[in-house]
This record gives sequence, C-alpha cells and structure tokens, in this order.
Amino acid sequence: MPETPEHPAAAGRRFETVLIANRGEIAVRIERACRDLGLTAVAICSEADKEAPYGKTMASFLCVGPSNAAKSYLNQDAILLAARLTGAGAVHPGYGFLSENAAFADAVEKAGLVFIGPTASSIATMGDKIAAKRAMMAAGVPCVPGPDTALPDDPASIERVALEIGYPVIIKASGGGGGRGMRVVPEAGQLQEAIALTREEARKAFGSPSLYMEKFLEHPRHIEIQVLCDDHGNAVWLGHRDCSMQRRHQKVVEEAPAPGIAPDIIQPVGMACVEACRQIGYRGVGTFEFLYENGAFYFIEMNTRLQVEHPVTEMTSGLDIVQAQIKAAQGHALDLAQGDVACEGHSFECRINAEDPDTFLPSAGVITHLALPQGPGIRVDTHIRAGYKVSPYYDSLIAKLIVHAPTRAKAMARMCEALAGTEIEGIATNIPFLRALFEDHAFARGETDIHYLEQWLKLRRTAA
Ligand code: MV4
Repeated sequence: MPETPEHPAAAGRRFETVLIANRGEIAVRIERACRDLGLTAVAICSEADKEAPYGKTMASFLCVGPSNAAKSYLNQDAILLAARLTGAGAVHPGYGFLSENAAFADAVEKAGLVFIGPTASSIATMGDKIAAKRAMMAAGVPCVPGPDTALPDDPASIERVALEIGYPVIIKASGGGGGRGMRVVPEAGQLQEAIALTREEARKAFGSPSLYMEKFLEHPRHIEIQVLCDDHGNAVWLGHRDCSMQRRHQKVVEEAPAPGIAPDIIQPVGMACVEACRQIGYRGVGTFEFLYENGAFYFIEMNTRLQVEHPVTEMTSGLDIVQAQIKAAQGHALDLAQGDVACEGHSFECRINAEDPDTFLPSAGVITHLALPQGPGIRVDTHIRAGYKVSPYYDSLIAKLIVHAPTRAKAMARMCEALAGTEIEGIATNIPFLRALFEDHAFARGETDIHYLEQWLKLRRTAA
C-alpha cells in the first residue's frame, strides 16, 4: 500500500502520551480512546479524586491540587507542570473545566504540547457570540434574525434595532452562552431597563458589557449538528441530535437523530456547517447549536469541545468521535468523506445524576450496590463502581446510559428496560424521574420543545 504523503501541518503534532485534564466518566472515555489508538494515557486529579478507581488504569495519576476545582482541574500552571512531569505530548481537556478556554489552549501549544481541540483563535471566536454569529452569517449558516454587531449605546438606536426585529426580542451578552447572560423583552416598555440590567450582569460576569439582540423564538426545539474536521481543509457532519429535554440549561436526555426532521430540510444546514468549518479553519470536533421552529433552523452558538452527548452520534454513525478527535489533533487527514457517513437507527442517552429525583439537590456518599444493564444496543459510560464515593465538589453526572435500536420506538423501549436494570444504592439518583419521563406519551410522539421538561415537572408536582 502506498503511504499517504505527510502534510507539512502534521510535522511536530505527533505524540505518544496524552494528559487527560478532566475527571469522571469522560476521563474514562478518553483513556479508552487512547488505548484503542495505542497511546499512553496519564491523568490529573484533585485530592477528592485521588482514590478514584479509574486512576489505577492510567499510566500516571497526578494530584494537582485540592478538591476545589479552581485550584486543581482549573489550575493551568499545575496542569502544564503535570504534563511535563509525565512526559505527555498532548493535553485532552474533555468537556467543562478548561475545554473552551482559549488562553489555556494557547498556553498548552506555547509549552510545546498539542492541545486536543481547535486552535485558540477558533475557541476565542466562538466564545465571542457576536463574532461567532458574524462568521456563521458569512458562511451562509442560517441565524436568528437580528444584527451580527454589538448593540449601540444610545437608547433611540437600540429601540430602532428592536422595532426592526419585532417584539418579543432577546438580549444576550456577547461573552455569555449556555443560558448565561440573557433576558427576554416582550415589549418596548421593558427594553431600556432590560438592556441596563443585562449590561451590568455582562460586565460583572464576563468582563465585557457587549450585548446583541435577536428575535425571541418562543417554542423552539434545540437541535445540534456534530462536525469533524482536520487541518487539511476536510470537514464532515455526522448527523444531528435533539437536546430539547433539559432543565435549567442542563440537558437530561439526548437523542440522535432529532425526530421528525426530513433529510432534505437538514442536509443544506449540515453542508453550511461544513462550509463554515472550512472558512474558519476549524480543527477537530465541534457542535453547531440551532433552534428549530416551524420548519426552520436558526444558529445560536458553536461548542468547540467534545460534548457530553457525543455517544448518541457514535451509536448512529458507528464512528469513534474521540479517536477521530485525537487523530485530527495529531495532524492526520480525515479518513472518511461525507459520502462515507451513514447514520443508522436511533439512539438515546440518559444522564444519570447523583441527585434527589424530586428536589434535584445533589446527593453525595458511597455507592453501596451497583448493577448496570447490558445486552445488545446498550452502552454505559461511567467511572463508578460499588464502593465508589460520590463527592459533593463536582457536577452530579455519575453515568450515561446509552441505547441504540433500529427505530425510535424500539430505542425508547430499550431505554425503559435499561433504566429498569440499573440499580444504584447508597445515594439518590434521578433514575425514577427518567423512568417516568420515558413513559410520557408526548415524548414518545416526539412532540416536545425546550420548555417541555420544565412544564412536565410542574404538572407532576401539582399532581403529587
Ligand atoms: C434563544 C432562545 C429563544 N430565542 N435565543 C439558551 C441557552 C443558549 N444557548 C441560548 N438559549 C436560548 N436562546 C432566541 N433568539 C431560547 C433559548 C433557550 C434555550 C435554548 C436551548 C435549550 C434550552 C433553552 C432553554 C431556555 C431558553
């Protein structure tokens, strides 16, 4: 077989040891991908995670600081030192923590290591929601009506922008995202006060008072498109997911594909995402978030990290997204073209959280008994074992239950079985709540939007 010629961009991006700068289930997931690629995985931990069982499978497991994440999982200098001490050639940030921190990506690369993710400049562009929207409009990605520039300062000009868009509008902080720093304005009388409040919040929370304005969509679904890109100008999209089932901006259930979306409706959107990736020189994995209402897609944000819900796309596409992300970081050209991407069947993911199923308060403690479901089309991504101590310091995700089946109805039935076969004792989990949700008829019909879960919870509380 002829060797693929080496691209100059690949020079200096090869590595053998990956430092995982994260914890929990995603540390386990990344370690598996490293092992499958013949790479050595090392990881950092905090004092709270020192005894975590997954630490034993890492070639090194270095404690970089106390339980408080600000002093450990977010401690950039300590992480770079750990990389040097363990001989790592690359850093995988996982999700959360430093995964979308452009300064960290830059510091990693300046230290002569490979950041497993896009360039610091791509991260910075997408972190600035106005810059992101401008890049997307330039690439032909459909966006929410509203200017791709910061709002002016004078009240009369702001008023004109709102009238042009038409009420209701939403004010968003350019430095925000993920539901932080935004305010809905139903009518003109409330506009100036909303601007003043959001600007002050933005200044405090994001260090920038920059705001933008959009049409407020009242009943959209949250649909996202997964992309995979290399350093050589190749990009593919791997289908779509529906993540509408969320509470307080925390996703609870995700599925692929989004139900009821005709291929000819989503196809041009996927192609526009791929074109945007080429235009901005995007590398690795990324997600384009859209609101979907009355048959149309509206871009809202791009996530420049590996996402929690990537497994549902792995199940339908048959691809290993984490391996592909690592290979892209090494400078390898994609080994698949768009025509090779064929999504099949339907997949659901349930986030199993250590929390009270009624109050949603976190539940810490020792897992005294654990039984996980198994069988065809069932996957569990987790770091927990019987005897594992769930600490109160980090987010409450302890496992992801993922199923795959030929149809959506069969996948739902499989999830019901899988949930019934999951036994976790010693701490409270949201499993009872997930089981009730998978019995819901509107959910079964795919008739839900971003407000559905919170309404469902409200009804359930009043019924109880
Ligand atoms: C919106 C919107 C309605 N109209 N933008 C919330 C998180 C952030 N990513 C953007 N968000 C929203 N932006 C316009 N123009 C409604 C939301 C929104 C939302 C979006 C996705 C998933 C859940 C949500 C829950 C509440 C509000």
